[in-house]
Amino acid sequence: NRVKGQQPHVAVLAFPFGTHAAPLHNLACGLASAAPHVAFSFVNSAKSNATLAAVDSAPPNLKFYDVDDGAPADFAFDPRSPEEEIDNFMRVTPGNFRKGMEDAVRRTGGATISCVISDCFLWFAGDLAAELGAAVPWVGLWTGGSRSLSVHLYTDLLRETVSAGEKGASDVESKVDDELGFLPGMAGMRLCDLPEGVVSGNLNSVFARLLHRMGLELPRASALAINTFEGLDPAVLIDFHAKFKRCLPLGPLNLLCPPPSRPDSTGCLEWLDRQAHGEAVYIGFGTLMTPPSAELAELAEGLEASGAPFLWSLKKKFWPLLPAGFLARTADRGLVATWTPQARVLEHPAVGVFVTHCGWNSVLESLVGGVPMVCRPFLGDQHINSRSISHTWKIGVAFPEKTMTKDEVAKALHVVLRTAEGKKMKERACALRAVALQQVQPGGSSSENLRALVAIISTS
Ligand code: U2F
Repeated sequence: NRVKGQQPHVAVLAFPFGTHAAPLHNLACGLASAAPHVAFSFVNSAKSNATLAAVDSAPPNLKFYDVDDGAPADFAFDPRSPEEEIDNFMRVTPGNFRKGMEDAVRRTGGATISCVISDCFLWFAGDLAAELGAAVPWVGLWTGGSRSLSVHLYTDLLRETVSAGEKGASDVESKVDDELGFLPGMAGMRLCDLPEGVVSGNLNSVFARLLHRMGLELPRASALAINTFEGLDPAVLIDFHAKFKRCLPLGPLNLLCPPPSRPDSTGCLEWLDRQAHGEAVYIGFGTLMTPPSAELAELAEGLEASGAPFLWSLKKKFWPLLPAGFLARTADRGLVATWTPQARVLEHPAVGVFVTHCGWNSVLESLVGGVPMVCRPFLGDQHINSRSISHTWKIGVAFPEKTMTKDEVAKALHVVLRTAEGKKMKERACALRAVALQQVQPGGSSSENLRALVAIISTS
């Protein structure tokens, strides 16, 4: 496709919701620094581009392009139905990305696109690459863990197995504890750990269809990049190495391609400096989730009952849902902040446990900090991540009824912070941390895989 001597030009296509664009952006910055002779065009919605911390300090060969997000002029985001925003966006794909790439070619002096890197959710990116030329590779980045991707690669098999000899998806309820050991590396995972829309729930929702299609298209990709590391889920990665043309674990991306350090605007790190080592609880549920109000109150009461110091990332609009007098009563040992520099918080020696929704970025940040977790998953991949944490890696606990109650919160914190089992969880988390650190060192597998990706984009 590329005229001999012309500058290689990589289009990087983002899925602009949740914490999807951030790891792709980290990767793009890392690649652009490693390959200064290549032009990179980051194609994303304007809203998402605006939130990427390092846009201003990105390498000079990485440029940003805004695409139509499909929102009607009078659209108002409703947190109760976040999928509306995604539906609007998906309706205008892939045309908006095609247009964004044309814009990028024009503004890069006519350098044709020689490689497409996309979030795996954008399953049509393989077709976009093929339209640009038979030799244009498509590289997909899976921003979650390997088990959660496996689920989508094997959706048809899961559906067949679940419904074999049964009446259909309605039977899933009676089999929630059935294990998925017939899939590589999935022993110990249960049907109830699967995301909604795979074998239960609405199999025809926009999201369920998107993920199913992605699972079918992805093996066509020239390479799968994934934000995990060798040694974390070995059997799943062995399967991926067989299934994909190239499988390139690049995690933890936060370490391999570190974003600029986030400022401590709410004073969390200073507060942690004043706490004893390994005793503080950190609570955070990512960018999309907040527990329902009754559960927030239970969590607060559980924290109070535990007696442990705590740092809680909670948007200000939810503070009024906390129990009356909670903030005043706990002021001497608790800090509730509207935002924290979470990755740095989890590396702080004072933090002994993380109460988390198990979003993949949070899980990796906790691993990097060597911090055991208390899991309260809500949706999507979070259930399978939670099961990996509590059952496979044994570096945390999950609530028996999934939701949080005062007593279960206090009990879970006690187990992790004050028992021999909690000490073992900490040791296992630190062992995984050591593996992660080793993989991103020069010569480590994540580091070598980044070099391999640089070679793919430089020579295409
Ligand atoms: C979606 O994840 P979320 O955005 O809900 O959650 P995470 O993957 O855990 O990412 C949250 C990020 O926001 C940061 C935090 C993580 O990098 O460090 N952050 C922060 O710096 N300070 C704060 O006060 C609060 C958050 C989805 F919901 C998950 O199920 C997926 O696993 C995930 C990745 O695909 O995307």
